Amino acid sequence: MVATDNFQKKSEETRFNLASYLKERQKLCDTALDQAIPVVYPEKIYEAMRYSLLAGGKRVRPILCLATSEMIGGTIEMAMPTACAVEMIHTMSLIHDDLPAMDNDDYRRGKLTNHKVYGEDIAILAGDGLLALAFEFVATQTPQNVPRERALQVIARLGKALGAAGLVGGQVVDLDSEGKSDISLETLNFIHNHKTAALLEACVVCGGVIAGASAEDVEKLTRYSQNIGLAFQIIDDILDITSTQEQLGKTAGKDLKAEKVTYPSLWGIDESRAKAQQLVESACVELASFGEKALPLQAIAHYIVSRNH
Ligand code: GRG
Repeated sequence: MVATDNFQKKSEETRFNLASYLKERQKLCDTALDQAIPVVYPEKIYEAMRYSLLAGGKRVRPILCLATSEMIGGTIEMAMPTACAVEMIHTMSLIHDDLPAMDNDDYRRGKLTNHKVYGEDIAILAGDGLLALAFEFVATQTPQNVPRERALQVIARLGKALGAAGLVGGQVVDLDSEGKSDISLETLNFIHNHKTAALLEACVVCGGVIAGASAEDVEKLTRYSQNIGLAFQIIDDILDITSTQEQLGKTAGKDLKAEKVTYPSLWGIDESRAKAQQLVESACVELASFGEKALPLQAIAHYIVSRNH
């Protein structure tokens, strides 16, 4: 934790207050997401989409997207449609992940899961509706002063991060691994690089692309986000063991109960935490050339390992 403490000191010196930064950005994202989906006929589907989207997640993904746009010299306004899109995609993946055919969970974000409230049929369609809207949103809502080529690149990158080469592929290998105790570290890394890190990478890189990041910047952003992506999952695995259902807003202790191979089951909790910390340090080094402009992204990386939910 020494490196995190040092970072805290640096933030205090530069008067960067992560807690108020996150609170302000969460509010901006919540407002934009609320406005993105008006309820019209057939009301049921819009209500189901809004139910999960506005259920109060941490908004880490859209905040990463906005922070990257600003670090590269863009604005919040330019990146907000992409930020909303990544949260729509993330939420749809949670709705589908919670379905009885997948993880079969009753609680998410402190509330009953979508299918528990609306039924499986509507929950599947709510996920589909969010997924489709995400792409439409980037294409139609990205401000006209952003070159169309950038929006097109975002759409292509998001599609790749979600499909069989990303989230979907990771989920398939995760489902295949269920009930197996001999999962290798290589397979575990494959699952989480695809299921979790690919979308986090897309959030960061797409925020940069919208702001006109150079090829060299995109490489740095890619390495930063791959590192925080894996760190995010390691901490997620640890929290499943150490946190309560109230803290997590979802069922705790599921991995242990299912005897699932996780980072803490392979390395133990302390070593897992140390590896996550190392990944965050490596991530922050990638942004050194951006100087103080990188503070928000570096602070978010540290938050990822110090969070308790
Ligand atoms: C994307 C087309 C498409 C299909 C989805 C179901 C599925 C395929 C993939 C599963 C992806 C998944 C649920 C990964 C887990 C990622 C993760 C660590 C989620 C927790 O994120 P937090 O802690 O949650 O940011 P909040 O609620 O705060 O947003």
